[in-house]
Amino acid sequence: MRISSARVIVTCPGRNFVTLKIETDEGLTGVGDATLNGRELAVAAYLNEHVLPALIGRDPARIEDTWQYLYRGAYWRRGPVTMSAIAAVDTALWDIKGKVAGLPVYQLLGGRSRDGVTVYGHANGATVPELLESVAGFVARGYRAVRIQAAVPASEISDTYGVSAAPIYEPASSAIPAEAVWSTPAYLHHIPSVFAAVRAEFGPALRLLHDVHHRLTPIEAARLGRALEPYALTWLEDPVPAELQDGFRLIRQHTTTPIAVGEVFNSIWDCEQLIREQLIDYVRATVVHAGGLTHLRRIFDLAALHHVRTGSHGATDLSPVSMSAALHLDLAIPNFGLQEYMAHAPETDAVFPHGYRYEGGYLHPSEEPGLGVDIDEDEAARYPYRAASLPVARLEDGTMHNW
Ligand code: EZ4
Ligand code: CO
Repeated sequence: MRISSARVIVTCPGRNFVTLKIETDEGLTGVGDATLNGRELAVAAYLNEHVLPALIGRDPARIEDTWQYLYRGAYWRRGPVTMSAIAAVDTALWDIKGKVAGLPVYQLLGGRSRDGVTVYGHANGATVPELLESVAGFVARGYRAVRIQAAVPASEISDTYGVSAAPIYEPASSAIPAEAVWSTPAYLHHIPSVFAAVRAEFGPALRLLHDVHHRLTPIEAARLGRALEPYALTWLEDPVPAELQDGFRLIRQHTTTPIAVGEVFNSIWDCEQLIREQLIDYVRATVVHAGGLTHLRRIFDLAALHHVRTGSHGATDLSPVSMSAALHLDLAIPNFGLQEYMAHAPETDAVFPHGYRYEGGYLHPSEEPGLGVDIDEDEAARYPYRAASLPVARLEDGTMHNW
């Protein structure tokens, strides 16, 4: 069997997605997600200009060899653009391999290690009562784990990360980034009282998470982790930017609040020290941004050796193709932790017909051969690309900060 064609489909059903579709001379097809939020066309061009011409005529069964060919062959290794492009090819080839075998991809990865994939949802509120109502909605729908984000009621903060009035949270909006104002002292003062209110209302069993979105320094994160210890978080996410992996050692010295990080990681080298030194508890790398199932499996296997569990990123800027692929891996690996899950907009679901389903706090991957997801190209064509950037954040004095 040979790869006979491959094309990149850019579509905006509520938000932008970049999808690779590979076809073989025997009529099988595979899909891979290549969406890099706010930088979509860079990955589309990388695939179109530099990857697809070399794919035609290759044997689709040679997944590892193709991965190595694209990674080593670029000479310029790693980086989110390169690794998202490699991920799209890798994911599509796993989809094809599943169809050739007549098996869902999780069977090719070793079969089930559990009955379902435990997911967490995003609760948020402009006020604590609104937040409690949002959490109650998730509990009523069977969720066992909920991420808690609440607006900070302080004049120093114009826009708190993760809080939105719209039914579907969508941070990428205007073509030129929107600007938010941020104050760490106001945030640190407010958040422990939010968790106190949630625990008081929902008791000890509900698993609670919180995303700092890279806005603290290690010592500030250590203080927050310590302040949140009475509320027994499942994880505190992205407490600090992770370029300096040593920074996490300082957090670790001061708090037993578990730490999750990795949604912006694209390679095992971004987390090698974090995992080897047991500086984190959950690694959040994803299929689409970390080189596909082939490379993500490698990261998760390294994590398993060091008591680190998985918590893959699953926000709405990862398409249903990514979510499908993630669920197959989540089901198969021994050290699965939690899977993030935000429901997509109805128009996104219509563009990406998929067989995974939510039931009582779990997601279940499709039992169809392959990944169990496709792209409806006629439907996709109805939604042309719209430039949309993620916001930026500044401190009160105008200094650029981390959004
Ligand atoms: O801001 O996916 O945990 N989830 C997150 C996300 C990220 C977006 C960035 O594209 O932090 O909401
Ligand atoms: Co996050």
